[in-house]
Amino acid sequence: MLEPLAHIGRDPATGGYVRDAWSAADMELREWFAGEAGRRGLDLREDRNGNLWAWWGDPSGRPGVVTGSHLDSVRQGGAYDGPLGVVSAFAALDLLKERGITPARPVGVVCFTDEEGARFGVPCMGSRLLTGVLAPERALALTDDSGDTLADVLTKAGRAPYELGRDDETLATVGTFVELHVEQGQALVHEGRPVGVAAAIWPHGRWRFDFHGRADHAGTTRLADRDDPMLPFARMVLAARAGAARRDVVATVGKVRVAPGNANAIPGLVSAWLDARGADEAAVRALVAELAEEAPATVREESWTPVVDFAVPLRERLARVAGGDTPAPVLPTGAGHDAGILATAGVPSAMLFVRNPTGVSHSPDEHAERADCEAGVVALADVLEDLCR
Ligand code: HGY
Ligand code: MN
Ligand code: MN
Ligand code: MN
Repeated sequence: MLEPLAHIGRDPATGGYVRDAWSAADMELREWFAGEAGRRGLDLREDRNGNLWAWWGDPSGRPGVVTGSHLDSVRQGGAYDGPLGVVSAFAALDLLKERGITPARPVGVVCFTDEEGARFGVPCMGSRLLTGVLAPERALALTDDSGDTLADVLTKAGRAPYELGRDDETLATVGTFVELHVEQGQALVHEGRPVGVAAAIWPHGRWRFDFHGRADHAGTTRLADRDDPMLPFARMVLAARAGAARRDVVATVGKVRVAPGNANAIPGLVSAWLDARGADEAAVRALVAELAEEAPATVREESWTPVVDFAVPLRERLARVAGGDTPAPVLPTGAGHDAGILATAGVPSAMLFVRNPTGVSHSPDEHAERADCEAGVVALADVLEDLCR
C-alpha cells in the first residue's frame, strides 16, 4: 500500500526513512498528498500552520468527519508510522465511493505537519499550533541542529507569509477526527486481531538537560583538574533508567549533542534530551524532578502532553464497528499522536491501530502485513460510513 511513497526520504544504506519537517523529502510527500487529493477531485487546503486538508464535500456548512495522520518521520524511522494513516485515509474514501456511499457529512483527509518533532524538538507541531497549545512565537524561534529557526525554514520553503497560530476556522470544520496508525507495540499480536482502538495515550514529555563543563586538552589535563560534563551526563542516564524502573515508567535518552565534539578535547557542553512517559503522570513528573534535582545541569521542559483518555462512547462505537463479529480490542498506548492533541483540545477524536507483528517502531524494522493494512482500510471505511450517517 505504501509503495508510491517508499522511495521518498529512504536511506538506501539502512532502509530507514529521514523525512524531517520541511525537508526536500517532506516537500515531495506534500506534493504526493496534493496529487492524491487532485486525482480524487477533493478540495485541497493548506491551513495557516502548514497542515494539509483534502475535502470531499464542503465543511464550512457542517463540520465533517476527518481522518488522516502525518507523513514526516523520526530520523531513520520506519515506513508505516504516519504514512499508513494517510494512505489508508485516501483508500477508505475510495472504498466508500466504490460502495456507492454519498456521505451525509463532509469527509476530510488531513496530513498534520511535523508530528515527530525530529527537526525542531516539539512533537505534533502542526496540531499543537492549530489548537493553540503551542505559541507561534515559541515555534518560530525553535532551531534545528544547523541553527536555522522554524521562521528561517518556512521562508526557505516559500511559506514566509504563514500566520502560525490557533486556527478556529479550520478547527470548526472538524466534527470528528479518526486517526489510523500502525500499532507501536504487540498488543494486537497477543490479542490475535488485525485492528484495535486506542483507549488512552500516556502522559509524556521531553526535557533538555545541558551539562556545562570546561573544555580542555584531552592529553595534558590531569584528572583532578577536569570539569568534564560527560560524567554527570552519564550518571543522569543511569539514574534515569534506575528511577524509571522503580516508578514503572519509561525513560529514554536518544539524542545527545557534545560540544565542540573533538576526540582529543574534554567537552565544554553536553546536551541530552530525556523522553519520559508512563501511565501515572505523577510518577513521570517525580522521575524528572529527581533527575533535575540531582543533575548539575540546566533543565528545560521542551514539550508535555497530559494523559489523553479517548471518549468512551466514541471509542466503544469504533470498537463495535471496526471489530465486526466481536468488538475490536481497546488499548492504551505510550505513543503520542495528533489525535491526542485534538482530543485534548475538545475535538471528538479516536484512533484505530493496525497490527504490527514485531511491535517495533521508530526503526527501519517497523512493519505491518499487507492483509492487516487492508483490514485497517476496511475498518476505517466502515467507521467513516457509520460516522457519516
Ligand atoms: O513520540 C511519539 O510518541 C510519536 O511517535 N510522535
Ligand atoms: Mn512516531
Ligand atoms: Mn506517528
Ligand atoms: Mn593540539
